[in-house]
Amino acid sequence: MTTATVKDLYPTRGATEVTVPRQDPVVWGSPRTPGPIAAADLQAYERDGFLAVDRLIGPAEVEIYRQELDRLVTDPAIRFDERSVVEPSSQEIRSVFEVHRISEVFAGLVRDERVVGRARQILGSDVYVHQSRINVKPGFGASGFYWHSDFETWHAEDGLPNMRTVSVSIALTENHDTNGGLMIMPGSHKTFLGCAGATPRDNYKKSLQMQDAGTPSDEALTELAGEYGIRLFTGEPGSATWFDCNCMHGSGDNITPFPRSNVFIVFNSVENAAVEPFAAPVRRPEFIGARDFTPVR
Ligand SMILES: O=C(O)CCC(=O)C(=O)O
Ligand SMILES: [Fe+2]
Repeated sequence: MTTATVKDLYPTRGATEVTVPRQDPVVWGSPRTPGPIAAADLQAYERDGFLAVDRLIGPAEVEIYRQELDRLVTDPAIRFDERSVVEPSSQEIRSVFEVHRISEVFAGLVRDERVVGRARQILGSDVYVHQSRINVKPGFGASGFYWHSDFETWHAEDGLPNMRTVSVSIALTENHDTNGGLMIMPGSHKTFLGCAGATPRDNYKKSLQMQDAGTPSDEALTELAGEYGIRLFTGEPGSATWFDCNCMHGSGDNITPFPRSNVFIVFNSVENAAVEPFAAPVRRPEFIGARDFTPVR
């Protein structure tokens, strides 16, 4: 089996919470690799673990993506698709996974050089999509995402061996400072926090609505926030936040009337393809953790 040959650099879901220094580079490409990210921005990304890009997508194009999101969340077939997650309280759609497979419009966004070109530049190789999703966050009570490192889950439950993965969150509605925008602890990506507690079978079904396994302790979060602070990302539709897979991040509830809808695309290096889960009894479904490693062209 593949797992036997892949060393577990980041132990997690054991008896106690543990911290391990990051064992991997943040920027895998050489500083001279050409690409859309300026050298100074790439350096800042290495240091902070994120890069905000205003107007990655212009207003007319954003409108196309926003309409596609509206179409998806109002399509009854999508609501009953296993790739949709609904809010437990309101039964409204919270997330739709694998939007780049469900929708030709979002497939085009993934292939867009402004998007995939930046991912290749950061990861220093060809990339494939490990996960894509829209997070809808409608107004009047959509719940937030508790603090987590995505890599902790992708390592434990999907079998990604190394930290060679980057996410982009593109705003499709305005992200105000009040409607549940993304928060990141800058610099937190340089430390891996292994969480306490074994992964239950089918953990993903619950964790997509509310996290449990893979949740950092209050003590660890207090320490990280004290050391790194917390940055909130705001921006008009079309603005993007690139963030490293090991950033400590989350977002609050949205009790405003203004929806905060974003599309998330997770690019993984083809040289870091998923093996067996490092700390879970079974693999998650492929619409959450891809097993098709075909590079985006
Ligand atoms: O949509 C958000 O505010 C955060 C989402 C997130 O962290 C995730 O989907 O992993
Ligand atoms: Fe996340």
